[in-house]
Parts: sequence; C-alpha cells; structure tokens
Amino acid sequence: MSSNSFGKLFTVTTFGESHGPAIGCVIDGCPPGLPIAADRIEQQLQRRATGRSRHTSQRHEEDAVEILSGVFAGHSTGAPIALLVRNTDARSKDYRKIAEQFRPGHADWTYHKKYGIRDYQGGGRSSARETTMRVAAGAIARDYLATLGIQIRGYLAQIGPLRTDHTLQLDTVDDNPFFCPDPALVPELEAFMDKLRKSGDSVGARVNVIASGVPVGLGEPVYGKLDAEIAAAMMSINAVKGVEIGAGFAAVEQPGSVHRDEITPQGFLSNHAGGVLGGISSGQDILVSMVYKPTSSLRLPGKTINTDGEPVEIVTTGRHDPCVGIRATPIAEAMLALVLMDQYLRNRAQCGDVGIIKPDISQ
Ligand code: EPS
Repeated sequence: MSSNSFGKLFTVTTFGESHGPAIGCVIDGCPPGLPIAADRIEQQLQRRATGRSRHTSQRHEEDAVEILSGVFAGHSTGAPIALLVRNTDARSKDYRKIAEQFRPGHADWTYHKKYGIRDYQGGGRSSARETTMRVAAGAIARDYLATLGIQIRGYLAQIGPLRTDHTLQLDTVDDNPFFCPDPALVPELEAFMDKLRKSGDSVGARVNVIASGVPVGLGEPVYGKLDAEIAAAMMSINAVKGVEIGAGFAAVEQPGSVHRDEITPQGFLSNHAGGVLGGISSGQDILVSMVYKPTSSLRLPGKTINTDGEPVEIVTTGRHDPCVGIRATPIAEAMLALVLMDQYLRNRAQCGDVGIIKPDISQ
C-alpha cells in the first residue's frame, strides 16, 4: 500500500492498523530547536480521542505518545521525529462476524478488490484510528506555526439538520463534546444524538477550520496551490466527502461584483476567496469547510454480499461512532497545520528573500 506520506519539506509518514500493536508516524524536516514534549502532543490527542463522551465510540484508548527519536533535551534536533502510540483497547472479536462481508458505504469492498487481502479487524488501515497520528504530527506543526503568529481554530458547524446559526463563540469550542461554538445549540445536539444512537442509525456533519495570521505568499502554483493542497489534505481524512474554501459552492450564485473581494489601502473588504488567491495565501484568514458522511458501521440490518458474491444481510456490532464529525475538529485543524507548515518551509526555501521588482512599462 503506497501513499502513506504527506508533505514535501515537512514530510509525515503514518503507519499502523486499528487493531495492530501500535500506530505511529515519522516526521522528517522539522526545523531544529522547537520545544517538543509528549504531554503537549497528548493534549491534542485527548481532544480527538474516542470514549470521552457518550456520543462517540466507547473504545477507551490511552493514546499515550512515545517519542522515539529526533528530540534531545526537549527540542527537535532536525533528525526524523518518530512517534508511537500503542493500541490498548482493540476488541477484534466484534469483527469476526463480518470478516467475509462488506459493510455498504465502507472501504471494505474496495480494499478487498484492490489488494486481494484485507485486515477486517477494525477496518485495519482504513480505520479512523489512523487520524491519531495526523493529530500528533499536527500538534508539532501548530506549535511551530504559533511561533510565527499563525493560529488554527476549528469548530463543528452542523450535525444533520442542526446548524450553528448563532454568533460563534470560538472560545467555548472545547467546553462541550461536539466542538460546538454555539452553547445554546449544545442541548439540542445532545438530544439529537441520544435519539439517533438509540435508533442505531448514523448522521453526517460539517466542520469548519480557520487559520489566522497566515503571511502572504504560501502556495505554489500551479500544481501545489495552497487551496488544492488543503482540499487534498481534508479529503484524505476518513469520511470527508466535500471541501469548500471561502464561499465555496455558494460562489455559483454570487455575481462577480459580490464575489470579488475589493481591495483598499486598508485591506480587503470581504473574504469570499477564503484567504487564497491564485493558489497563494493573501494574508486574510484561510477559511475551510468540509462535510463528513454518515458512518457506515450500523447495527441496522442492510443488504450486502459476502466474499463469495452471495447476497447476505449485514449487521455491524461493536463500538462505533454514530457521527465521526463529532470528533473531527482536531483532525481538520491538524491537517490544515500540516499543509501550512509544509508550504511555509517551501515558501521560505524558494522566496525567502524576494523583493518586489517594478518592471519598466515605458517601452
Ligand atoms: C472506527 C471504529 C471504532 C472506533 C475507531 C474508528 O473502532 P473499533 O470498532 O475498531 O474498536 O473506536 O476509532 C478509534 C479507535 C480512534 O482512536 O479514533 C472505524 O471504523 O473507523
């Protein structure tokens, strides 16, 4: 299985399966001298972890991170940083019943057809467990970005029909299990999720992420555009089915006179572009929105086939998330941090000392 690495100068390779002994990552290209500590990474891991509320999977992983290399005296040395998280609460027997069946809507079918062999225990490599290591690597990236004044904040924008329509209070995002920035909506989300969980069904969600303090100039046209890499990063998260930058799909109904962000000496008058023009950061906030599909591991019976191609009824038991979007905010934040970190280093490498040249237009 190839393509387990991400980034060009800040390169992250993740490995491991949900029910294997451990998951991990290797980060290559971290600048030296950055303070790195396991407990700081674990703060981010705890935000993403399962079993922290009744609304997510009840698998109780410790999510303790071991730093195996690349850190000396509490600082990055410039050498590859290897991080390991041991799996401590996998319950593989839940999966034996569906070992020879394909969950509709899941990666089971395509993994089986593509590789000819499939780790059915917890979905193996296709499990959302893999996102742990994105968050671990992202924790290091966001600490580096913070030294440059770049801040990344995400929030849940919608679950099923329930949207955060009120004024956003981003300071309250970590005070509830949904990462919801609208405290008034939290009781409604609780009631909705309790009812949904009892029904055995699942639901989709929308998560938004904002990066502020991003300097002008990150992004490499034409194939390394900042928005293209952000979209690819978000689409690589399990269950993401759509990504928008700025106005996104709403742009289809906007006249150009509205969509364009007029410029004054004091700055832009709006941000429909979502902080990216021509694939390059404009210095405005980077605005990203993404949609998570409803989880496909359901205890409601459904039609499928088995590995012999025969029709069967499938029922998935075990400890599944009825809405993966609930704990997706830290993952989306981490992916945005990884893209910006990589693009920052790439911009410094090529354009670190660029000055503006005024061409002679008199001839
Ligand atoms: C997941 C199914 C559940 C979740 C898991 C993601 O695990 P399992 O059924 O294999 O025990 O708990 O999420 C995590 C363990 C995690 O750390 O995010 C899935 O099918 O993607």
